[in-house]
Amino acid sequence: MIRHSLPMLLIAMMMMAACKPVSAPEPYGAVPSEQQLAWHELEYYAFIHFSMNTFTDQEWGDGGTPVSAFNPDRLDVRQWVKTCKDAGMKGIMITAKHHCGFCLWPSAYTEYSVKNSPWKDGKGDIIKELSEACREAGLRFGVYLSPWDRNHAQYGSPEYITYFRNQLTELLSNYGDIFEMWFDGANGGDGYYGGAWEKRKIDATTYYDWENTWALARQLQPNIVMFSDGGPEIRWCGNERGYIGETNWSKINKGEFHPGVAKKEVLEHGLPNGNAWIPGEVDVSIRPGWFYHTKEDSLVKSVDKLMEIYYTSVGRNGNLILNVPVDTHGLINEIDVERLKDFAEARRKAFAKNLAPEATYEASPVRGAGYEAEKAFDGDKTTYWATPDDVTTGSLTVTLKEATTINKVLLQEHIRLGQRVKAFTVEALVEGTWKQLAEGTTIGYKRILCFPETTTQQIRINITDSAACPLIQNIEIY
Ligand code: FUL
Repeated sequence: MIRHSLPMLLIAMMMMAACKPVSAPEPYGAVPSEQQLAWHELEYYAFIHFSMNTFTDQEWGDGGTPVSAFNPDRLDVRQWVKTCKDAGMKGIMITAKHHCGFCLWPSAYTEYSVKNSPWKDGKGDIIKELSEACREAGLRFGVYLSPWDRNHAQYGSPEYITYFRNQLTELLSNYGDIFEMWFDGANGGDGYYGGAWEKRKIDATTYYDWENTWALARQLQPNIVMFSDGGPEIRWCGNERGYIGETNWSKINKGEFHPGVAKKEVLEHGLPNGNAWIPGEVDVSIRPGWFYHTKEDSLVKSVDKLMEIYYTSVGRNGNLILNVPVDTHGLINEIDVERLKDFAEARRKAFAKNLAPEATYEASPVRGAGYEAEKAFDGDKTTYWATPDDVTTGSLTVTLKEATTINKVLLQEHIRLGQRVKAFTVEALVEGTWKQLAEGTTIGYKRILCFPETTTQQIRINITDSAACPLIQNIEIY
Protein backbone atom coordinates (compact mmCIF):
# COMPACT_ATOMS: atom_id res chain seq x y z
CA MET A 1 0.00 0.00 0.00
CA ILE A 2 2.68 2.47 1.11
CA ARG A 3 4.91 1.22 -1.71
CA HIS A 4 2.35 2.35 -4.30
CA SER A 5 1.09 5.58 -2.82
CA LEU A 6 4.33 7.59 -3.12
CA PRO A 7 4.66 7.36 -6.90
CA MET A 8 0.91 7.96 -7.21
CA LEU A 9 1.26 11.07 -5.11
CA LEU A 10 4.15 12.27 -7.21
CA ILE A 11 2.21 11.70 -10.42
CA ALA A 12 -0.76 13.54 -8.99
CA MET A 13 1.46 16.46 -7.97
CA MET A 14 3.09 16.59 -11.39
CA MET A 15 -0.30 16.57 -13.07
CA MET A 16 -1.46 19.40 -10.87
CA ALA A 17 1.66 21.40 -11.73
CA ALA A 18 1.11 20.82 -15.44
CA CYS A 19 -2.50 22.00 -15.23
CA LYS A 20 -1.65 25.04 -13.15
CA PRO A 21 -2.11 28.05 -15.39
CA VAL A 22 1.20 29.82 -15.95
CA SER A 23 1.31 33.51 -15.22
CA ALA A 24 1.46 35.97 -18.12
CA PRO A 25 4.80 37.71 -18.65
CA GLU A 26 5.21 41.10 -17.03
CA PRO A 27 5.76 44.12 -19.33
CA TYR A 28 9.43 44.82 -19.98
CA GLY A 29 10.73 48.41 -20.07
CA ALA A 30 8.84 51.14 -21.93
CA VAL A 31 5.68 49.95 -23.69
CA PRO A 32 3.54 51.50 -26.45
CA SER A 33 0.26 53.33 -25.84
CA GLU A 34 -2.92 52.13 -27.57
CA GLN A 35 -2.49 54.99 -30.07
CA GLN A 36 1.07 53.93 -30.82
CA LEU A 37 0.00 50.29 -31.25
CA ALA A 38 -2.62 51.42 -33.78
CA TRP A 39 0.00 53.56 -35.50
CA HIS A 40 2.40 50.59 -35.86
CA GLU A 41 -0.31 48.67 -37.66
CA LEU A 42 -0.63 51.34 -40.35
CA GLU A 43 2.89 50.46 -41.60
CA TYR A 44 2.70 52.34 -44.92
CA TYR A 45 1.06 55.67 -45.77
CA ALA A 46 1.52 58.70 -47.98
CA PHE A 47 3.10 62.07 -47.56
CA ILE A 48 1.79 64.68 -49.97
CA HIS A 49 3.89 67.79 -50.48
CA PHE A 50 1.88 70.52 -52.14
CA SER A 51 2.15 74.26 -51.54
CA MET A 52 3.28 77.52 -53.11
CA ASN A 53 6.59 75.78 -53.80
CA THR A 54 4.81 73.63 -56.38
CA PHE A 55 4.12 76.76 -58.44
CA THR A 56 7.54 78.36 -57.99
CA ASP A 57 9.38 75.10 -58.73
CA GLN A 58 11.18 75.30 -55.38
CA GLU A 59 11.78 73.02 -52.41
CA TRP A 60 11.85 75.76 -49.79
CA GLY A 61 9.77 78.81 -50.75
CA ASP A 62 10.99 82.03 -49.14
CA GLY A 63 7.51 83.17 -48.11
CA GLY A 64 7.47 86.21 -50.41
CA THR A 65 5.64 84.78 -53.45
CA PRO A 66 2.26 86.52 -53.97
CA VAL A 67 -0.82 84.37 -53.23
CA SER A 68 -1.95 84.85 -56.83
CA ALA A 69 0.66 82.27 -57.88
CA PHE A 70 -1.29 79.42 -56.26
CA ASN A 71 -3.63 78.31 -59.02
CA PRO A 72 -4.03 74.59 -59.77
CA ASP A 73 -6.36 74.18 -62.75
CA ARG A 74 -7.58 70.60 -62.20
CA LEU A 75 -7.11 69.88 -58.52
CA ASP A 76 -8.82 66.62 -57.59
CA VAL A 77 -8.27 65.23 -54.09
CA ARG A 78 -10.18 62.11 -55.07
CA GLN A 79 -7.45 61.28 -57.57
CA TRP A 80 -4.91 61.55 -54.73
CA VAL A 81 -6.98 59.37 -52.44
CA LYS A 82 -7.63 56.74 -55.10
CA THR A 83 -3.93 56.63 -55.97
CA CYS A 84 -2.92 56.11 -52.35
CA LYS A 85 -5.64 53.59 -51.64
CA ASP A 86 -4.83 51.55 -54.77
CA ALA A 87 -1.19 51.65 -53.66
CA GLY A 88 -2.09 49.85 -50.43
CA MET A 89 -1.40 52.91 -48.28
CA LYS A 90 -3.35 53.31 -45.05
CA GLY A 91 -3.46 57.10 -44.81
CA ILE A 92 -2.36 60.49 -46.13
CA MET A 93 -0.28 63.19 -44.44
CA ILE A 94 -0.54 66.60 -46.15
CA THR A 95 1.66 69.71 -45.88
CA ALA A 96 -1.09 72.01 -44.59
CA LYS A 97 1.62 74.65 -44.23
CA HIS A 98 5.22 74.24 -45.38
CA HIS A 99 8.12 76.55 -44.49
CA CYS A 100 6.90 79.19 -47.01
CA GLY A 101 3.94 79.83 -44.70
CA PHE A 102 1.23 79.38 -47.35
CA CYS A 103 -1.84 77.65 -45.88
CA LEU A 104 -3.88 75.08 -47.79
CA TRP A 105 -6.87 75.94 -45.60
CA PRO A 106 -8.53 79.36 -45.17
CA SER A 107 -6.93 80.14 -41.83
CA ALA A 108 -8.55 83.03 -39.98
CA TYR A 109 -5.13 84.15 -38.74
CA THR A 110 -3.32 84.99 -41.98
CA GLU A 111 -3.98 86.40 -45.44
CA TYR A 112 -1.39 84.02 -46.87
CA SER A 113 -3.68 81.14 -47.74
CA VAL A 114 -5.99 79.61 -50.33
CA LYS A 115 -8.66 82.16 -49.37
CA ASN A 116 -6.83 84.90 -51.29
CA SER A 117 -5.72 82.72 -54.18
CA PRO A 118 -7.39 82.42 -57.60
CA TRP A 119 -8.11 78.70 -56.96
CA LYS A 120 -11.90 78.34 -56.60
CA ASP A 121 -12.04 82.14 -56.35
CA GLY A 122 -10.68 81.91 -52.84
CA LYS A 123 -13.55 79.70 -51.67
CA GLY A 124 -11.63 76.44 -51.56
CA ASP A 125 -10.24 74.47 -48.60
CA ILE A 126 -7.88 71.64 -49.50
CA ILE A 127 -7.70 70.34 -45.93
CA LYS A 128 -11.48 70.04 -45.81
CA GLU A 129 -11.74 68.35 -49.21
CA LEU A 130 -8.91 65.93 -48.50
CA SER A 131 -9.99 65.04 -44.97
CA GLU A 132 -13.49 64.23 -46.25
CA ALA A 133 -12.22 62.20 -49.20
CA CYS A 134 -9.90 60.23 -46.91
CA ARG A 135 -12.71 59.45 -44.52
CA GLU A 136 -14.99 58.30 -47.36
CA ALA A 137 -12.26 55.98 -48.62
CA GLY A 138 -11.35 54.64 -45.18
CA LEU A 139 -7.90 56.24 -45.13
CA ARG A 140 -6.42 57.91 -42.06
CA PHE A 141 -5.72 61.62 -42.34
CA GLY A 142 -2.73 63.49 -40.93
CA VAL A 143 -1.36 67.04 -41.10
CA TYR A 144 2.08 68.61 -41.36
CA LEU A 145 2.27 72.12 -39.92
CA SER A 146 5.69 73.67 -40.35
CA PRO A 147 6.93 75.36 -37.18
CA TRP A 148 9.23 77.53 -39.32
CA ASP A 149 7.24 80.16 -41.22
CA ARG A 150 9.14 82.33 -43.70
CA ASN A 151 6.10 84.45 -44.49
CA HIS A 152 5.00 85.51 -41.04
CA ALA A 153 6.08 88.97 -39.87
CA GLN A 154 6.28 87.90 -36.23
CA TYR A 155 8.31 84.76 -36.74
CA GLY A 156 10.99 84.66 -34.04
CA SER A 157 8.92 86.58 -31.46
CA PRO A 158 6.65 85.11 -28.75
CA GLU A 159 3.59 86.33 -30.71
CA TYR A 160 4.32 83.84 -33.44
CA ILE A 161 3.91 80.96 -30.98
CA THR A 162 0.34 82.15 -30.35
CA TYR A 163 -0.20 82.27 -34.13
CA PHE A 164 1.25 78.78 -34.52
CA ARG A 165 -1.01 77.41 -31.78
CA ASN A 166 -4.04 79.17 -33.27
CA GLN A 167 -3.35 77.42 -36.56
CA LEU A 168 -2.84 74.12 -34.82
CA THR A 169 -6.17 74.62 -33.09
CA GLU A 170 -7.91 75.25 -36.42
CA LEU A 171 -6.43 72.12 -37.95
CA LEU A 172 -7.19 69.90 -34.99
CA SER A 173 -10.72 71.25 -34.44
CA ASN A 174 -12.28 71.57 -37.86
CA TYR A 175 -11.28 68.53 -39.89
CA GLY A 176 -12.32 65.45 -37.93
CA ASP A 177 -9.98 62.78 -36.65
CA ILE A 178 -6.28 63.40 -37.22
CA PHE A 179 -4.16 60.28 -36.76
CA GLU A 180 -0.74 61.93 -36.81
CA MET A 181 0.67 65.43 -36.61
CA TRP A 182 4.04 66.17 -38.20
CA PHE A 183 6.37 68.78 -36.66
CA ASP A 184 9.38 69.36 -38.87
CA GLY A 185 12.71 70.37 -37.36
CA ALA A 186 14.00 72.36 -40.36
CA ASN A 187 14.86 75.98 -39.72
CA GLY A 188 17.00 77.71 -42.28
CA GLY A 189 16.98 81.31 -41.00
CA ASP A 190 16.35 83.76 -43.83
CA GLY A 191 13.00 84.64 -45.41
CA TYR A 192 10.43 87.26 -46.35
CA TYR A 193 8.96 87.64 -42.83
CA GLY A 194 6.27 90.17 -43.74
CA GLY A 195 8.66 92.12 -45.95
CA ALA A 196 11.64 92.28 -43.58
CA TRP A 197 13.71 89.97 -45.82
CA GLU A 198 16.20 89.04 -43.18
CA LYS A 199 17.75 86.14 -41.34
CA ARG A 200 16.05 85.12 -38.11
CA LYS A 201 17.49 82.68 -35.64
CA ILE A 202 15.59 80.91 -32.93
CA ASP A 203 16.70 78.55 -30.18
CA ALA A 204 15.01 75.32 -31.24
CA THR A 205 15.20 73.86 -27.73
CA THR A 206 13.18 76.66 -26.09
CA TYR A 207 11.46 78.89 -28.66
CA TYR A 208 8.43 76.73 -29.43
CA ASP A 209 7.70 75.67 -25.83
CA TRP A 210 6.82 72.26 -27.23
CA GLU A 211 5.46 70.75 -24.04
CA ASN A 212 2.56 73.18 -24.04
CA THR A 213 1.98 72.91 -27.78
CA TRP A 214 1.80 69.13 -27.46
CA ALA A 215 -0.55 69.39 -24.53
CA LEU A 216 -2.85 71.58 -26.61
CA ALA A 217 -2.82 69.07 -29.47
CA ARG A 218 -3.62 66.21 -27.12
CA GLN A 219 -6.48 68.12 -25.57
CA LEU A 220 -7.99 68.71 -29.04
CA GLN A 221 -7.32 65.20 -30.39
CA PRO A 222 -6.81 62.69 -27.57
CA ASN A 223 -5.94 59.90 -30.01
CA ILE A 224 -3.30 61.78 -31.98
CA VAL A 225 0.33 60.73 -32.24
CA MET A 226 2.88 63.47 -32.82
CA PHE A 227 6.02 63.16 -34.89
CA SER A 228 9.23 65.14 -34.58
CA ASP A 229 12.95 64.48 -34.23
CA GLY A 230 12.35 63.48 -30.65
CA GLY A 231 8.72 62.41 -30.50
CA PRO A 232 6.81 62.78 -28.20
CA GLU A 233 5.12 59.73 -29.78
CA ILE A 234 6.91 59.08 -33.07
CA ARG A 235 10.54 59.86 -33.89
CA TRP A 236 12.33 60.70 -37.13
CA CYS A 237 14.60 57.94 -38.47
CA GLY A 238 17.52 60.38 -38.88
CA ASN A 239 17.72 60.45 -42.69
CA GLU A 240 15.52 61.05 -45.73
CA ARG A 241 16.92 58.22 -47.82
CA GLY A 242 14.45 55.52 -46.92
CA TYR A 243 15.99 53.42 -44.19
CA ILE A 244 16.14 52.95 -40.46
CA GLY A 245 18.85 51.03 -38.60
CA GLU A 246 18.98 47.27 -38.90
CA THR A 247 19.15 47.35 -35.13
CA ASN A 248 16.12 49.44 -34.33
CA TRP A 249 14.72 49.82 -30.83
CA SER A 250 11.35 51.59 -30.58
CA LYS A 251 12.62 53.42 -27.52
CA ILE A 252 14.59 56.60 -26.80
CA ASN A 253 14.77 58.89 -23.78
CA LYS A 254 11.84 61.22 -23.30
CA GLY A 255 12.58 64.94 -23.60
CA GLU A 256 16.20 64.47 -24.70
CA PHE A 257 15.64 65.70 -28.26
CA HIS A 258 13.61 68.57 -29.72
CA PRO A 259 12.35 69.16 -33.25
CA GLY A 260 15.56 70.09 -35.08
CA VAL A 261 17.84 69.05 -32.20
CA ALA A 262 18.69 65.35 -32.13
CA LYS A 263 21.46 62.79 -32.64
CA LYS A 264 21.22 60.93 -35.94
CA GLU A 265 22.79 57.79 -34.47
CA VAL A 266 20.11 57.50 -31.79
CA LEU A 267 17.29 58.28 -34.25
CA GLU A 268 18.43 55.49 -36.56
CA HIS A 269 18.80 52.81 -33.91
CA GLY A 270 16.81 53.88 -30.87
CA LEU A 271 18.09 52.86 -27.43
CA PRO A 272 17.71 49.36 -25.93
CA ASN A 273 17.01 50.93 -22.54
CA GLY A 274 15.31 54.14 -23.68
CA ASN A 275 12.79 55.25 -21.07
CA ALA A 276 9.95 55.99 -23.51
CA TRP A 277 8.31 54.14 -26.39
CA ILE A 278 9.03 56.45 -29.36
CA PRO A 279 9.21 54.34 -32.54
CA GLY A 280 10.82 55.49 -35.79
CA GLU A 281 9.12 56.62 -38.98
CA VAL A 282 10.95 56.53 -42.31
CA ASP A 283 10.13 59.54 -44.51
CA VAL A 284 11.33 59.45 -48.08
CA SER A 285 10.15 60.84 -51.42
CA ILE A 286 9.34 58.86 -54.54
CA ARG A 287 11.33 61.56 -56.38
CA PRO A 288 14.58 63.35 -55.48
CA GLY A 289 12.63 66.37 -54.18
CA TRP A 290 9.64 66.60 -51.86
CA PHE A 291 7.73 68.97 -54.17
CA TYR A 292 6.80 68.41 -57.80
CA HIS A 293 9.32 69.49 -60.44
CA THR A 294 8.80 68.58 -64.11
CA LYS A 295 12.55 68.06 -64.47
CA GLU A 296 12.28 65.14 -62.05
CA ASP A 297 9.71 63.22 -64.12
CA SER A 298 12.45 60.88 -65.28
CA LEU A 299 13.78 60.40 -61.76
CA VAL A 300 10.82 58.68 -60.09
CA LYS A 301 12.25 55.82 -58.01
CA SER A 302 12.16 52.38 -59.61
CA VAL A 303 10.08 49.51 -58.22
CA ASP A 304 13.33 47.78 -57.18
CA LYS A 305 14.40 50.83 -55.22
CA LEU A 306 10.96 51.11 -53.61
CA MET A 307 11.10 47.43 -52.63
CA GLU A 308 14.53 47.99 -51.09
CA ILE A 309 13.08 50.92 -49.14
CA TYR A 310 10.17 48.74 -48.00
CA TYR A 311 12.55 46.15 -46.56
CA THR A 312 14.72 48.79 -44.87
CA SER A 313 11.72 50.54 -43.30
CA VAL A 314 8.69 48.29 -42.69
CA GLY A 315 11.07 45.32 -42.71
CA ARG A 316 13.12 46.91 -39.94
CA ASN A 317 10.46 47.87 -37.44
CA GLY A 318 9.79 51.32 -38.96
CA ASN A 319 6.69 52.81 -40.56
CA LEU A 320 7.11 54.03 -44.14
CA ILE A 321 5.72 57.45 -45.08
CA LEU A 322 6.33 57.69 -48.81
CA ASN A 323 6.03 61.13 -50.37
CA VAL A 324 4.19 61.59 -53.65
CA PRO A 325 4.09 65.22 -54.77
CA VAL A 326 1.08 66.90 -56.36
CA ASP A 327 1.84 68.87 -59.54
CA THR A 328 0.78 72.35 -60.72
CA HIS A 329 -2.51 70.95 -62.06
CA GLY A 330 -3.32 69.71 -58.58
CA LEU A 331 -2.88 66.05 -59.54
CA ILE A 332 -0.45 63.25 -58.82
CA ASN A 333 1.52 62.74 -62.00
CA GLU A 334 0.66 59.61 -64.04
CA ILE A 335 4.25 58.37 -63.80
CA ASP A 336 4.04 58.28 -60.02
CA VAL A 337 0.54 56.75 -60.11
CA GLU A 338 1.81 53.89 -62.28
CA ARG A 339 4.94 53.40 -60.18
CA LEU A 340 2.93 53.14 -56.98
CA LYS A 341 0.68 50.52 -58.59
CA ASP A 342 3.68 48.51 -59.75
CA PHE A 343 5.22 48.77 -56.28
CA ALA A 344 1.98 47.43 -54.77
CA GLU A 345 2.01 44.56 -57.24
CA ALA A 346 5.65 43.75 -56.45
CA ARG A 347 4.81 43.57 -52.73
CA ARG A 348 1.78 41.41 -53.45
CA LYS A 349 3.99 38.99 -55.41
CA ALA A 350 6.77 38.96 -52.81
CA PHE A 351 4.28 38.08 -50.06
CA ALA A 352 1.87 36.01 -52.17
CA LYS A 353 1.90 32.80 -50.13
CA ASN A 354 2.70 32.50 -46.48
CA LEU A 355 3.70 28.87 -46.01
CA ALA A 356 3.54 28.93 -42.23
CA PRO A 357 -0.20 28.35 -41.61
CA GLU A 358 -0.07 24.90 -43.21
CA ALA A 359 2.99 23.77 -41.25
CA THR A 360 3.52 22.09 -37.88
CA TYR A 361 5.49 23.72 -35.09
CA GLU A 362 7.60 22.89 -32.10
CA ALA A 363 9.33 25.20 -29.65
CA SER A 364 11.68 24.86 -26.73
CA PRO A 365 11.45 26.04 -24.08
CA VAL A 366 7.78 26.86 -23.67
CA ARG A 367 6.54 28.95 -20.79
CA GLY A 368 3.53 26.66 -20.34
CA ALA A 369 -0.01 26.11 -21.54
CA GLY A 370 -1.18 29.00 -23.71
CA TYR A 371 2.33 30.01 -24.82
CA GLU A 372 3.17 27.17 -27.22
CA ALA A 373 4.77 27.49 -30.66
CA GLU A 374 1.31 27.40 -32.31
CA LYS A 375 0.52 30.78 -30.79
CA ALA A 376 2.98 32.43 -33.21
CA PHE A 377 0.89 31.18 -36.15
CA ASP A 378 -2.73 31.61 -35.11
CA GLY A 379 -3.22 35.10 -36.52
CA ASP A 380 -4.28 36.26 -33.06
CA LYS A 381 -2.58 39.47 -31.92
CA THR A 382 -3.13 38.63 -28.26
CA THR A 383 -1.29 35.29 -28.26
CA TYR A 384 2.40 34.46 -28.62
CA TRP A 385 5.08 31.84 -28.07
CA ALA A 386 6.88 32.65 -24.82
CA THR A 387 9.69 31.17 -22.76
CA PRO A 388 9.76 31.10 -18.94
CA ASP A 389 10.66 34.38 -17.24
CA ASP A 390 14.28 33.53 -16.57
CA VAL A 391 15.00 32.17 -20.05
CA THR A 392 16.12 34.61 -22.73
CA THR A 393 16.95 32.16 -25.51
CA GLY A 394 14.90 29.56 -27.34
CA SER A 395 14.21 27.86 -30.65
CA LEU A 396 11.12 27.31 -32.71
CA THR A 397 11.04 24.84 -35.58
CA VAL A 398 8.55 24.99 -38.44
CA THR A 399 7.99 21.85 -40.50
CA LEU A 400 6.39 22.59 -43.86
CA LYS A 401 3.99 20.18 -45.57
CA GLU A 402 6.68 19.48 -48.14
CA ALA A 403 10.08 20.80 -49.20
CA THR A 404 9.53 24.28 -50.64
CA THR A 405 11.74 27.08 -51.96
CA ILE A 406 11.71 30.04 -49.60
CA ASN A 407 13.51 33.41 -49.46
CA LYS A 408 11.93 35.45 -46.66
CA VAL A 409 10.95 35.20 -43.02
CA LEU A 410 8.77 37.74 -41.24
CA LEU A 411 8.80 38.01 -37.44
CA GLN A 412 6.79 40.06 -34.97
CA GLU A 413 7.20 40.51 -31.23
CA HIS A 414 4.29 41.02 -28.89
CA ILE A 415 5.28 44.65 -28.40
CA ARG A 416 2.33 45.43 -26.15
CA LEU A 417 4.60 44.04 -23.41
CA GLY A 418 7.72 45.81 -24.66
CA GLN A 419 10.53 45.17 -27.14
CA ARG A 420 12.93 42.44 -26.04
CA VAL A 421 14.81 40.45 -28.69
CA LYS A 422 18.45 41.45 -29.19
CA ALA A 423 19.72 38.71 -31.51
CA PHE A 424 18.35 35.82 -33.53
CA THR A 425 19.19 33.51 -36.41
CA VAL A 426 17.13 31.75 -39.07
CA GLU A 427 18.26 28.30 -40.18
CA ALA A 428 17.00 25.72 -42.66
CA LEU A 429 17.53 21.99 -42.75
CA VAL A 430 19.26 21.35 -46.07
CA GLU A 431 20.38 17.83 -46.95
CA GLY A 432 20.34 16.79 -43.33
CA THR A 433 22.30 19.71 -41.87
CA TRP A 434 21.18 22.99 -40.40
CA LYS A 435 22.30 25.88 -42.57
CA GLN A 436 22.11 29.50 -41.39
CA LEU A 437 20.00 31.59 -43.78
CA ALA A 438 20.04 34.91 -41.98
CA GLU A 439 20.76 36.59 -38.68
CA GLY A 440 19.34 39.68 -37.08
CA THR A 441 19.40 41.78 -33.97
CA THR A 442 16.13 43.52 -33.06
CA ILE A 443 12.65 42.43 -34.17
CA GLY A 444 10.09 44.82 -32.64
CA TYR A 445 6.72 45.31 -34.31
CA LYS A 446 7.94 43.68 -37.55
CA ARG A 447 11.19 42.39 -39.00
CA ILE A 448 11.54 40.92 -42.48
CA LEU A 449 14.67 39.02 -43.42
CA CYS A 450 15.46 38.19 -47.04
CA PHE A 451 17.94 35.50 -48.03
CA PRO A 452 18.91 33.57 -51.18
CA GLU A 453 16.27 31.08 -52.35
CA THR A 454 16.61 27.86 -50.38
CA THR A 455 14.66 24.63 -50.74
CA THR A 456 13.82 23.13 -47.39
CA GLN A 457 11.09 21.54 -45.33
CA GLN A 458 12.26 22.67 -41.90
CA ILE A 459 13.02 26.19 -40.73
CA ARG A 460 14.35 27.03 -37.28
CA ILE A 461 14.19 30.42 -35.60
CA ASN A 462 16.71 30.73 -32.76
CA ILE A 463 16.39 33.58 -30.32
CA THR A 464 20.00 33.87 -29.17
CA ASP A 465 19.75 36.93 -26.93
CA SER A 466 16.90 38.88 -25.42
CA ALA A 467 16.58 41.55 -22.74
CA ALA A 468 13.75 39.55 -21.12
CA CYS A 469 11.91 36.35 -22.03
CA PRO A 470 11.09 36.62 -25.75
CA LEU A 471 7.42 36.88 -26.81
CA ILE A 472 6.99 35.99 -30.48
CA GLN A 473 3.54 36.91 -31.72
CA ASN A 474 3.78 36.10 -35.39
CA ILE A 475 5.99 34.23 -37.85
CA GLU A 476 5.45 34.11 -41.62
CA ILE A 477 7.49 32.27 -44.22
CA TYR A 478 7.61 33.11 -47.94
C1 FUL B 1 12.24 68.44 -44.16
C2 FUL B 1 11.74 69.69 -44.89
O1 FUL B 1 12.67 70.73 -44.84
C3 FUL B 1 11.47 69.24 -46.29
O2 FUL B 1 11.11 70.29 -47.13
C4 FUL B 1 10.37 68.20 -46.24
O3 FUL B 1 9.16 68.78 -45.82
C5 FUL B 1 10.76 67.05 -45.31
C6 FUL B 1 9.67 66.05 -45.11
O4 FUL B 1 11.17 67.53 -44.07
O5 FUL B 1 12.78 68.71 -42.94
